[in-house]
Amino acid sequence: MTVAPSRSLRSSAELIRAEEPVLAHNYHPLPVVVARAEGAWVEDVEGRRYLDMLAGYSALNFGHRHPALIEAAHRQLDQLTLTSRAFHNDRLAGFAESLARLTGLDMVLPMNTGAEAVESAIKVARKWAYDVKGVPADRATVVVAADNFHGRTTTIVSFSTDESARAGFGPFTPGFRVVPYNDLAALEAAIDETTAAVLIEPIQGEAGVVIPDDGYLRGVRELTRRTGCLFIADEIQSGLGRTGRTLAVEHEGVVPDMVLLGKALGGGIVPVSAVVARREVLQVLRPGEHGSTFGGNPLAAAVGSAVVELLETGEFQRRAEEAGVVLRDGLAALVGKGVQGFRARGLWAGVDIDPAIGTGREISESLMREGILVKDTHGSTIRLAPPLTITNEELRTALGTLETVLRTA
Ligand code: IF1
Repeated sequence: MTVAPSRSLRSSAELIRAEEPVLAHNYHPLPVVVARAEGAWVEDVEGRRYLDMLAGYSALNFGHRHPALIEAAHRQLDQLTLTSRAFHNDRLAGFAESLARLTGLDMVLPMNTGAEAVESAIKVARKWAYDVKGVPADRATVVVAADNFHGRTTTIVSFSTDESARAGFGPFTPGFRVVPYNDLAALEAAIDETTAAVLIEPIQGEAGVVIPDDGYLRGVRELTRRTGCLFIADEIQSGLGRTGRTLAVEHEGVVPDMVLLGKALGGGIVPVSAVVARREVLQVLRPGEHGSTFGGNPLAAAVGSAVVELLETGEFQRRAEEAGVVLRDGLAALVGKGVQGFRARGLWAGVDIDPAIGTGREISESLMREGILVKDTHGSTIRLAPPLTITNEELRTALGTLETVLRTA
């Protein structure tokens, strides 16, 4: 018996109203209620279709419900979904082996959300500093970049420079130093004998797709090696094909000591994140010192393995590179026509709209009315991060609509 797709009994407007008294107001979503999706397209409750140019902030690199990923999930759902790590399961070894191979590192710590991977990396780096580097107990420091975004836990917002992410959530976790992004001199000055690690995004996503000068990542690699601290690259948003490479650090030929992955690692189906690192680093963890109920569960491992398999061919990375040319050419044609500037790498762009035309939110709402879904970051900057499966024709449709919205605003 095939199960008919469940159709909402309430309209979009009724569902939006129904959320208000019962759902925490920690978001201000665009007024669209998605009910179905496939590939780069989503459909709202009333059947209106939109091109998804946000792709779950890069959690949907392979599009909505990629057939290979859905098939892997269905197969595992019919077999085994959770054991806890109190026992082994038959999916985890394969997932860890394939993920280590994909990233060129040795060991995997499987977690669930991006923030969990970041928190885990901070704990591992501190323990490595005490056990291997010889930093005195409870004195380890981690250097981070201003305008960072690494998640929303209390420790992570402790080193955020975004007041709206911090206000009202203190007291904060000590042991972090903040330096300007893309500034090697400031980074060197902040590193001392207590420094366990430098934690940075190879490209700063939430800051507006901020791409550092060529050589910055090589500089961070050389500096951390010379000073004996760990280079942790947060690739949760920049990784897994988004920038035209498996990892964004590959654009500078750099191999960090730890790589953090999330979002697209779960194929847009289940939360899957991981810390992937050199053996010397991850082997500081002993049984019982860290973990999570769902970390490394068989369903996550099965979907994660199918994601790695998609990336092993390199086709999605090549596609992001090729389609990125269409994206950049399209945006370049809009400079001076409402676009003040943009930053782009692969299929990822931060677009600065002329504030006189409107805020990022207003532009996002205008685009939504024209069937294009994007999300503003700060001020009048919008972020474009479509599924890597988007066609050139779909991309040109989105760019054409942006041009129309900017011209008629
Ligand atoms: C939301 C932002 C993007 C991340 C990097 C760790 C995490 C994220 C580089 C934490 C998560 C998400 C969070 C999501 C919106 C989105 C986001 F707007 F919040 F800042 F992408 F830029 N490192 N980013 O980008 O991963 O715990 O969320 O799985 O709504 O909060 P997470």
